[in-house]
Amino acid sequence: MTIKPLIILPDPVLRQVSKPVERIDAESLQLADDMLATMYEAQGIGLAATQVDVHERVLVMDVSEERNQPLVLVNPELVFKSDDLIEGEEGCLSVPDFYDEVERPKRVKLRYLNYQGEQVEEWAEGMYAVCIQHEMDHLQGTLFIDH
Ligand code: GNR
Ligand code: NI
Repeated sequence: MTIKPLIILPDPVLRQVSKPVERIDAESLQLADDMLATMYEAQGIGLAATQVDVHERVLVMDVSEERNQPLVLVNPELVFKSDDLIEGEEGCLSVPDFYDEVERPKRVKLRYLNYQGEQVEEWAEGMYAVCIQHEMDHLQGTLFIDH
């Protein structure tokens, strides 16, 4: 596992739109492992491939208190967003020392491929829902400060 340098604002690389992963191979798994190591090192709860200058639809997250529940999400899609919104304070590893309130759908349903390449469909709420939306924005070149 390799800790990768994080891309920081105002690097225009953060504005690139990522492409879907065509198949999960050894290289994708290596990327996911490196992203997890980078996320844990930086003490983040999530990381998008964009933030390590890879423009493929790969996210990693761990929203657990104990930091022992790594998640890998490949080609994530939001298939439902609730009408009710929730406001929470966000930060971003690519926007150091800046925090602000962002309003987002409170509950979302997502579909993605996991580390094993299986399709998963699940509901998210709370910090998990906030984080997935924040990370999926990165894949479109959007930052929380844009909201
Ligand atoms: O570590 C992170 N914390 C966080 C807090 C509130 C809302 C979103 C986040 S994601 C952020 C890590 C990061 O920048 N991921 O892209
Ligand atoms: Ni971020």
